Amino acid sequence: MIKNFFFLLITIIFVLSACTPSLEPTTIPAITPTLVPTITPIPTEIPYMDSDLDGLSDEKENHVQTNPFQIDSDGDGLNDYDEVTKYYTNPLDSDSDNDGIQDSDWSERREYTETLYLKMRILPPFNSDSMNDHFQDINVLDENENFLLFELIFYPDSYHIIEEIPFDIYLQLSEDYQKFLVPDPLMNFDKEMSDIVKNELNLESVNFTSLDVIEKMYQWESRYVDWMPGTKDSSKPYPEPFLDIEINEENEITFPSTSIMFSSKPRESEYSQYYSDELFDREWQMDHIILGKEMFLNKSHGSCGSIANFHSTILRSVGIPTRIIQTVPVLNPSDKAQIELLDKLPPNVKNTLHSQIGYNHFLVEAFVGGRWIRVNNNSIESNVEMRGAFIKVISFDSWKNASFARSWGYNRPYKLLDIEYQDAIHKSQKMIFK
Ligand SMILES: [Ca+2]
Ligand SMILES: [Ca+2]
Ligand SMILES: [Ca+2]
Ligand SMILES: [Ca+2]
Repeated sequence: MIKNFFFLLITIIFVLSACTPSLEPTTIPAITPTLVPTITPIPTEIPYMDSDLDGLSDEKENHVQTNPFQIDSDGDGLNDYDEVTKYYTNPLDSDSDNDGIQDSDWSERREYTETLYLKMRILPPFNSDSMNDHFQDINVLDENENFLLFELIFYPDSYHIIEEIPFDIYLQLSEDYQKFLVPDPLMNFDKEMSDIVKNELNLESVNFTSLDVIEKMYQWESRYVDWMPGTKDSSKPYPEPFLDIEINEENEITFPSTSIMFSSKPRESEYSQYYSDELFDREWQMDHIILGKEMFLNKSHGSCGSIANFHSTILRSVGIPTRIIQTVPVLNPSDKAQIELLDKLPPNVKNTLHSQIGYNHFLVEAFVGGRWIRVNNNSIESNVEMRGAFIKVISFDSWKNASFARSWGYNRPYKLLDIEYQDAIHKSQKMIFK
């Protein structure tokens, strides 16, 4: 909790800000993350064997006749798991269609499932390493601190096999996961919260898998938690505050984009309805839609960035590694030139994309069964939703490592330059587990 003194101070600052256009960044005093001393893995008795840790159990590998001790049975550069669940190529044949080109070739990978090719330019924050994931592959054309230009193949039919395995089995392999388990200034859980979460979610004394914990979190949330707009006055919803936040070296939480917004005339008119006293009630926002622990205790959260932080804070507090991701739609719908690019697509694809091009989306990935699984607003989904093409542009362990305020702040810092749809050329092999 922030001390009363700071409440008073901030209130005065905000009252002053509301009287005159705020051209200075607002700053919330530092909240120092404290390491939770011991994270007790939630034990499970469920037997499971995945000898090569590739995500396919020995039992499944025996079923499809891949080598349970080798992640890439046919040596073509694509692991067995991806061939089975993402590319639908043959995991036992390095050249599934016998044309002399290996399955792992950039274009060859697209031939057994429908795909979307995109060429895009995005502004920071981005992390090109995180953009090769289970739903997309990228080819970087140009990258510097100001922008990323890339080609991307999106795989809408990719899915995850989520195994109910002890969640700490993979954590024992690497200390790299520690950073996905600790608090940060916004995911501010502590030992007290950890104990309350275990109690509220009834996690004591029984063996649960990570999936069980996530399911229990959803159930608890649906019963007790209120969705809040960004202000106390629900008639004045405020846009996603997580696009405003920066965290400095001293762990102070700042909102620099208020000054950026006010300096931009078009933006000012577009969002002027939100410029009210409530806009600056950061104290209320911190307690109800921004800080993870306070949201948990007050049983409230806001829109997607808030929900992502809420879920991430809860899951980390009981020892499940999480990271936050930001996805963007395939195009900026306010740019006519980008909209017109969709005319190149088959009508059904165009309509699907049209239904979700209006928004970007924050969500959480939890490390479950050796995989980063997307934990969306209210369900575990292999993809984001609606089979839509939500493009992951960054994943991060701490909000300190992803500042959206400078280039986002109510802009749409992504631009579609080209798009092309391709249906599967060969008969799909996706019958294996689906
Ligand atoms: Ca395996
Ligand atoms: Ca392979
Ligand atoms: Ca193959
Ligand atoms: Ca081939």
